[in-house]
Amino acid sequence: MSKRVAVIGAGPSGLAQLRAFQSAAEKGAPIPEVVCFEKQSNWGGLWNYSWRTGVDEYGEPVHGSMYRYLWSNGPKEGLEFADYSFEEHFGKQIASYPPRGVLFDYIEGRVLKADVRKWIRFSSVIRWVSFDPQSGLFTLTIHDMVKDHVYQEEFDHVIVASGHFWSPNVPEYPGFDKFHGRILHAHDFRDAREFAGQNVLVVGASYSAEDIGSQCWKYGAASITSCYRSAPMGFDWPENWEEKQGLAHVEGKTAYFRDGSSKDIDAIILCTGYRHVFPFLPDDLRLKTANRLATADLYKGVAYVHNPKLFYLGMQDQWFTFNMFDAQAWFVRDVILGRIDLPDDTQSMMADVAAREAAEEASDDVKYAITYQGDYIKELIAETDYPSFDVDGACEAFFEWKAHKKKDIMGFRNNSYRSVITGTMAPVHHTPWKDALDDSMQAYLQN
Ligand code: FAD
Ligand code: NA7
Repeated sequence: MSKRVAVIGAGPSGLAQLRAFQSAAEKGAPIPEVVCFEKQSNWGGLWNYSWRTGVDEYGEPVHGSMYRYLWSNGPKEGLEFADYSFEEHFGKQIASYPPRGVLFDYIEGRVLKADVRKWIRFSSVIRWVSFDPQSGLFTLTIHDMVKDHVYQEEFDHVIVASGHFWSPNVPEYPGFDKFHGRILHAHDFRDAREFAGQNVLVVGASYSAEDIGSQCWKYGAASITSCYRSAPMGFDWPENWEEKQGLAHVEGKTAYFRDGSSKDIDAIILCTGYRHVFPFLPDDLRLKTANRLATADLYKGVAYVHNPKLFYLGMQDQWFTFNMFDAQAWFVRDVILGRIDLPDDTQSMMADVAAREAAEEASDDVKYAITYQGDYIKELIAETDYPSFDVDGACEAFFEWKAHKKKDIMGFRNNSYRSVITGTMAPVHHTPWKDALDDSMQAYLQN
């Protein structure tokens, strides 16, 4: 097979794509030449922790948004690879909310076993992608940062797996320019100990606000104030955590809220989400979508309807992560291998997108949304040889997780769930999350 396929990014999505092709090759199928370009010097995407903020050693925007002491914010039973269980990797079942380093090790284990590192060119930033309708080929402009050398190569297909939680959405509120303290976005948050003893204001009401506020609380902040634009998180917060209406303005060290109340604060952390940004793509190839379950312009959530030789992985808002990226990667692989046909007209593909959007919008119930994404995974894996697994069981783990959070937001990570891959129950972790200050793999695996 003489085709060439470019994968942009070696995070969980890009690595899923490499594993998908490798698994076909392992079964004797001819596969195209696959080249993965990764701007960082190692794989793992967001799970590859960096202490850096701002720009990296080459002056490129830092990709990493993860921070020290981050533990999985959902149960691992909802993301387990169907072809590589936690038990296979660690030699035993482990507790349900692993810290970042433990999940990095798990992600890495599968691709080390698959021996696909040789397909990746590290420290290689994709600068531009163009498409020539005459030849039907994409030209990629690549910057090798180590050699400081820019070159071009042609490919039949491009798979964009560059992530969408790295370019921060940074609003400004009146008075920010004169605030007597530090203002940062969640993307630049690294170590909660920095805020010990401080009164911290967290802006936003989603996962980052909840988890960064919780980290600061755990590592000794004097108080947390969180404020929402649309709706409160509504958990039963500890007594030094107050949830308020939206921020109106700040004056000196005082934050004023929409309800007229105020609070003296030392630092402001903007947990205001991220933007889908693809600086290497021209208008006609660039995905423009909100952070939602049914992305715009992607047939089956992966094939770009305006040029279906181009694919995107992991661009949805995420309940499911690693196993959803797998389902997508196996599907994309089979389209490229000619095992799955795409509709031959844009209209049919757009109809698929519209149907997904309408189905997502049919309800704003959380269980509905989780089930919706679970059904999407089922739909994709039914079309490939990705090992089928109990997706409904994984949804159940998410439902339980939601209930556990409602019951005890600082204690939900002390619960455990059953693996839908091996059927084994996870052990209860040896130390309650709020008391476990050491997040090393060695400490976590001591069960
Ligand atoms: P990423 O992990 O972002 O990887 C993209 C890769 O593309 C990176 O390695 C990047 O360097 C590379 N890249 C980008 N641009 C270029 C370029 N121009 N050229 C070359 N390479 C490029 N999910 C969970 O399941 N559980 C969690 O607990 C969890 N916690 C999270 C916490 C935070 C703070 C954030 C931001 C996300 C979290 N997520 C979590 C969701 C996360 O999005 C996924 O787990 C996963 O990392 C997405 O994988 P990805 O490969 O799509 O993107
Ligand atoms: P999300 O889930 O996209 O949430 C962004 C939050 O920021 C959400 O509550 C927004 O409120 C809020 N927001 C956005 N803009 C503003 C402004 N201008 N003012 C106030 N509040 C604002 O991003 P997260 O970072 O929490 O999570 C992303 C991923 O990281 C996720 O997958 C996790 O696993 C970790 P809204 O509800 O829109 O009014």
